[in-house]
Amino acid sequence: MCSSPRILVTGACGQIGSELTLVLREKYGSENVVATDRRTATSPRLRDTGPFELVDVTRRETIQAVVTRYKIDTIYHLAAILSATGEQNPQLAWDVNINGLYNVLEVARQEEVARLFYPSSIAVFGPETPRDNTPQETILRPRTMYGITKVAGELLCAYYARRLGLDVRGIRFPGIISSETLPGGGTTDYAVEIFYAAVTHRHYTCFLRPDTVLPMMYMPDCIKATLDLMAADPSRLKHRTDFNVTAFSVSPAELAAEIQKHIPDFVCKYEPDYRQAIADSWPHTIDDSAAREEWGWQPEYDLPAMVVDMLEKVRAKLSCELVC
Ligand code: AKB
Repeated sequence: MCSSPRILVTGACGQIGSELTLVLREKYGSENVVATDRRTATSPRLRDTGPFELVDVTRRETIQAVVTRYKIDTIYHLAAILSATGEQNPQLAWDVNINGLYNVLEVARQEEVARLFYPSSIAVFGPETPRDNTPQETILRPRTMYGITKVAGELLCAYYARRLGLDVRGIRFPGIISSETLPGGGTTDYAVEIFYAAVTHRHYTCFLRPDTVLPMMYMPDCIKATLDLMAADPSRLKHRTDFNVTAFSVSPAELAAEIQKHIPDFVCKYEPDYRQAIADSWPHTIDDSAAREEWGWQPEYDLPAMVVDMLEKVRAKLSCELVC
């Protein structure tokens, strides 16, 4: 790919898509990055900075039409149902995460798309996986439908890479913390909600126990990891679709304490619900040495730096919403 890639982003209105799309447009030119989602974009930044098309990944013809029309050669396939929604509607999770992925892969194969990004998750791990410093190569026996679809997705992507020559690359993301678009239906969503609640009400009721340590990452690092892996020299990649990555691990109580350093009267209470069982099946900390060795992965934000930046961004966003 010598000229600028022609990119399609599925799930562009979601937590990662809404930010990654803008960075890709900045990097490769607005006209070269087609944002797609099954609902119309409400964010003017997403809608007005480049092409936007309606695509429902469970309907293959909608993907096919956009790939053909825009001569797409690179896909970032972000459309997915996350862990908590997946437990409430496992049929939908299977349909979107497996049938949707299969549709994207088949269109990519038929239209000779060169490269595809696939976000996997720490949800591929399960209660039998070592929870501390979880290795790259380990037991993958998730108990959630979301985790099952992510393990199958990794394997399906690896099949298309090995058998059919599609250059698929994927990352097992931890919980992603960000300010632009609220996540929806995940178990790690508390780590975003807590900031909005702290700034607006000085109070948050967390749906996980205070001591539930999970791996996390701030959005700028999520975008950096995605771009770095997609730009990596393929001859250095021993893995393909399943890189462990992490930035820091934190529990709700530790995150609340870090926020209290900036908002001393912030109070966090705990009322664990069905999402606790999901979190209890996931790792505490992750070994991401393969990503570090094979494509130079290195996060920039630790917990304190993320909290400072998040509070600044959330305050700016909320005051703009009040004024604008
Ligand atoms: C979720 O909580 O479901 C996601 C994930 C860790 O993949 N954020």
